[in-house]
Amino acid sequence: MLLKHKAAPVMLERTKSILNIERRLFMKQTLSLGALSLLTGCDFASTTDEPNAADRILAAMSKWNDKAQAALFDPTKLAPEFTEADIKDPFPFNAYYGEDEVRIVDGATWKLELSGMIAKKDAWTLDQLKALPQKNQITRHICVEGWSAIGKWGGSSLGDFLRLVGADTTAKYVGFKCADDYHTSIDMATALHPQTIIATTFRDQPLPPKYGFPIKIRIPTKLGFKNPKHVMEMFVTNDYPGGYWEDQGYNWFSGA
Ligand SMILES: Nc1nc2c(c(=O)[nH]1)N[C@H]1C(S)=C(S)[C@@H](COP(=O)(O)O)O[C@H]1N2
Ligand SMILES: [Mo]
Repeated sequence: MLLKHKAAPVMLERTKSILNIERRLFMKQTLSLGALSLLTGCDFASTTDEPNAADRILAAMSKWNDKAQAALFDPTKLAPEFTEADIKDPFPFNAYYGEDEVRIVDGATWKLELSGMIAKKDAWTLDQLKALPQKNQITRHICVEGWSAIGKWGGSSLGDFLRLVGADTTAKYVGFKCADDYHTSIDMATALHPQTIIATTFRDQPLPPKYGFPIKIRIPTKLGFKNPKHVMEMFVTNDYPGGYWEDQGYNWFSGA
């Protein structure tokens, strides 16, 4: 259930922003607000009177959108790439806390844990990950909070990594658990997308703590919140894993 704990005005704000995201992501194929009100009998301008009804409708819309978006997702279509001159400097920091609380992970002892539907579950050190074939991308990161910025990330292909460790690539989800208790999950098609990488560098330097040291999963076909930083564990599953923002009502697929 969406946002039950939120006070009414906050709820309305969130409802508006969720509807905006839904609209933007679903490329105008969703119903207009007016049509939705007619269909559902729910007046979105006064959802504060009936927050639970609005919650239910939004949750249903969001689930329906997940399916539609997954069906529309083209596993070979690439996100636009840019040039060095386009990189935003300084690149914005964002997390569910402030920059003074950035988690400091010890790269020397850190290992990426693997679990779920993966044959070879041995944990991976940072050096092992860096020894895999590396590639760079200059892509746009889009945050639901209303900003976007072009950055440069380098690392190894997540799809190649999943195949290497014997992940069941017919499974539905790849989930990520982070050092700061953040978590998120993506559809397998996006995990196997050629631009989805296990990023260990930002602008050709080791990933700085604020951008997710030791690794960030960089997914240019998805919104910023689906790009987990400080990843500690990766798992493959058929059970819907949700995520930090997803569990609070953000559309799960959130990609194109
Ligand atoms: N571990 C972790 N990953 C996270 C977040 C977070 O709070 N914790 N925030 C997400 C959000 S909402 C955004 S916009 C991006 C911000 O990444 P940046 O600091 O590199 O700009 O990280 C995403 N990944
Ligand atoms: Mo974000």
